[in-house]
Amino acid sequence: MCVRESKSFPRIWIIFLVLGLAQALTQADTQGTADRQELLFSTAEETLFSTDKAKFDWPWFGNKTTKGTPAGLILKNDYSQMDISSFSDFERHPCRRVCQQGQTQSCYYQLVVHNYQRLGPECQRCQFDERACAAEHCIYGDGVASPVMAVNRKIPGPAIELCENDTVVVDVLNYLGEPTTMHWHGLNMVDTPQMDGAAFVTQYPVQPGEVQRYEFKADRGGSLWYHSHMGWQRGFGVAGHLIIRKTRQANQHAHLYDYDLVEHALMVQDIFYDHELQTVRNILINGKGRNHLNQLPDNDNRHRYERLRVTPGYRYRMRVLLNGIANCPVEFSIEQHKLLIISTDGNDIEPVLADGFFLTSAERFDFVLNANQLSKSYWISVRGYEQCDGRKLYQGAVLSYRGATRTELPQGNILGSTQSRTLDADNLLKPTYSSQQSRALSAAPVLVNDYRIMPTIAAGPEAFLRLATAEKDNNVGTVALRSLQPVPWPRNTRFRTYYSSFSLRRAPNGELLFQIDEISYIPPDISLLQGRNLFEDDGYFCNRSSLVAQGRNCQQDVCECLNVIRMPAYRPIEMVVANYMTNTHPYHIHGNSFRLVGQGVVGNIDDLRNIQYLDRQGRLPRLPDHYHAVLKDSVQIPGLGFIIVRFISDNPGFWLYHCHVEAHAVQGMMAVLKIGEDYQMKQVPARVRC
Ligand SMILES: [Cu+2]
Repeated sequence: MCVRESKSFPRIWIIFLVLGLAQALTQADTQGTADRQELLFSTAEETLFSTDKAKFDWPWFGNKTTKGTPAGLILKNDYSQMDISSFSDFERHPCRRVCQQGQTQSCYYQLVVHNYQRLGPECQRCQFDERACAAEHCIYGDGVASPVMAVNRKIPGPAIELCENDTVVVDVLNYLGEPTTMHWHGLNMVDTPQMDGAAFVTQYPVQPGEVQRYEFKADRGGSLWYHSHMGWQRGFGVAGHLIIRKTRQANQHAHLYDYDLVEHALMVQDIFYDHELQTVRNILINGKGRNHLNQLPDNDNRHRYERLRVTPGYRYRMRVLLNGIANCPVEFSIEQHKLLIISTDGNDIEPVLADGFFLTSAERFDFVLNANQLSKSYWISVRGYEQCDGRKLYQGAVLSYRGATRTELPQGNILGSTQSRTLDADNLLKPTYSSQQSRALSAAPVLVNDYRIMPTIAAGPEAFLRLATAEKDNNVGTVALRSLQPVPWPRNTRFRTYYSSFSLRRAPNGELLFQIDEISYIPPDISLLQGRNLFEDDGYFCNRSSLVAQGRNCQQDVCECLNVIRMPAYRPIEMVVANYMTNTHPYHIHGNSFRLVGQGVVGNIDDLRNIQYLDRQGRLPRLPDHYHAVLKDSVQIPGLGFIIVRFISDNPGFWLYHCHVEAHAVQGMMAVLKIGEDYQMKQVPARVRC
């Protein structure tokens, strides 16, 4: 498929060619490949393997997701000279509109992915004048200079705003010195599986100096996002909001708010300095935030915070997503405000009035904020846990009421009131609840999706279901959220159950192996969807069953291969996924949203046979069918715990299944679901690139 002409395309294409050619001529690749390095991320892992601190070379072509790609060009870094007239933040894009029935559009975008600088030369005025930051394309970050990767000179990349059923055409121009792809997280790509953006699964990577056109239908509403699916790129900034709105008639929550503004969409992200990928240094909100290295108080006006403006008396829909790279779940709240939570992962839920919510990587929550407090500024606070807890990382943004001074910062500390309540919650130990702890819980504020407090099977199935459902006034676990839509299968449907595991182990050579089903993923050389007729599955794939059949014992051997789990198409599928580690992992599958019907803590697990045994004994309870189990695309698997998800496999294809902590995914915590047979999959162009 080749690039279709569009009005604005030829000009940028010429610039692009000239730039690429000049760079190719003048700068040869100077970066070698790095051997696979070890990553030491969660506190648990640090305890286990505290002696090996590795520093990454960059670009890091030794990692698994870029296997088979050529060494990168080093592209020009001086983007202050770049012609940005074709770049856009899409503020005046014709597809940004009030959605009306029967008025779908075709929407064209250009996303230029390029190297950039945090606190680069564009930031001179921003350091003295908050209002200059956006206008000058300054990526201020936390005021610490560092190389980053941006989209159209922005981090987060420009938000794409559409209406449901619009046709989307996006040209991704790769100005990086390494291959890239773009994933449209939350869209299942039913008609266009080749547009999913999974390297060597649904497409070949877009090489430096290439452009790829992504074309698909925005066939669902919600808070979605786009992000690079290569290596660490989204950690360096290649990510943005993809907001698909519904018509008022189709939006069941329309009556709950007055405004739904893109400036109220927040991307929370953990960041590194330079290329030291083993240490999380800060959390930013929309690319900004306080610097933890200096000793300035939170409300010193030399910090740069994201500022959300509201007018008293109105209700605002706000959207938050966590573009998490490390194992750094966050707690989100707003000083002196309740949050009416109405959607998760772009799927509407029965509203829950809460004091705050937790996010693990890739999760999203939408909430309504009622601007009913005094006209001043309030802290929006984010507190990091797990790997972000060691450095006590937190961040703020400012909720600024009309009437407050334009640059006023709130009084007090960012964490302020949240500190006392999170300390309370810290005392709630997994995996069992004493009656005393239950009382503490009942006095606690309402927190949604708190990964630390999970139903535990030690308390029995009845207690599990009680915690999952009835006792949701204080601690609303993910599994307790209720979709607005009933589950799409009849009562008493028989599901085909797949057991799977997330684990970490050390190979005899000292290498750390992040694994799914005790297999570290090795990506293929042939893109699976495009090249499916070129190989015999049995010779090319591995999986838990095939390795057992070969007499391999992956608890002893090192199993590294192309892990493809086969599932029949058009069947009710259930996955029970166990986490052998003490830290959480965000589970994500492409091509399918799922209902979360079970989630809890088991205690020590290191063998799927134990999970299967517990399940046979009825100790892994599922929500009943009459419960409208929440629909999600990313969900946390608790430490030493499990999730149970269900979906109808009505989207045949090759779909990635992986942990959404980038550090884990690039180290092998990935697999592929092959849903259906080759003949059931959509015909796609043999090679989708120009
Ligand atoms: Cu993980």
